[in-house]
Amino acid sequence: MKLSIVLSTQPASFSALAYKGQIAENIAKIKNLGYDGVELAVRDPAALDVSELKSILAEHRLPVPAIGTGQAFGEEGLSFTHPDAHIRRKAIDRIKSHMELADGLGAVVIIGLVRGKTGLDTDGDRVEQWLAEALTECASENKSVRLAIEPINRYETGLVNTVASGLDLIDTVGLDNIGLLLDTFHMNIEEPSIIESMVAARDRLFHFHVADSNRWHPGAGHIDFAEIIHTLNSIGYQDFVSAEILPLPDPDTAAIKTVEYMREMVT
Ligand code: LER
Ligand code: MN
Repeated sequence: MKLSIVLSTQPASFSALAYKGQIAENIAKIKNLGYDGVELAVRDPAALDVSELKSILAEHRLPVPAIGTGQAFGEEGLSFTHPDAHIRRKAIDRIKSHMELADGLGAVVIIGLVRGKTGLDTDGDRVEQWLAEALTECASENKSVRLAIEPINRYETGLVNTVASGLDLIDTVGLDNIGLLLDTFHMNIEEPSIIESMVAARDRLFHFHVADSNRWHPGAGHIDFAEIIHTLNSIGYQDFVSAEILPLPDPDTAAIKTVEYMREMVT
């Protein structure tokens, strides 16, 4: 199993991040803790020194399986379904810039909260149309970059809470470079059966997040990770499993416990 952990390239208000900022130090630390890769949460690629980032990654031989984009919504309010067309346009352009960064790193681009939340527009059909159109435009821009829609629990958004609704959206868009990111924390809240939903997503599973039921590191709650790892193996998932966890009791302990627990599961 290839294990990664999320590093936010900038300070961010999103809480389920073990590491934020201090890119060089944190990448070195993540490598030393035994991770095989680092997932990057990036608000705006324009604010990054990409060549410096690439040289730090190369120095530590750490691949980037995925780029998170949720801070474009969380910090700036950009979303694919905002009632203001100008903001929708900025969100689409921002994701295209994430795709450019991802192309150079061989990473998947995560479509999380940048899809927006319901409630801003009363016309649900219009929201769904905006979402499908934005995804179509982004995915058509560069077919070699994969976009992973993440079903997210109902307390964060009303749009695409379940694997079934994510698969429906993928069908609507109908492009091969759109798939799913499954996150054990969200699945534990929304899926009737985590295992059956993973199996249903098997042909479209582009990325995978782990956190326990309380969003602490795996092993700190009641999710059955042995069963989850067994299912990932049985559906032939060979990409990264990435820790998106609260920095509790502190960032290093959370990261160390994740490695220990997840490695133990596969031995
Ligand atoms: C992002 O990967 C995620 O899981 C969401 O909870 C972000 O709000
Ligand atoms: Mn997630």
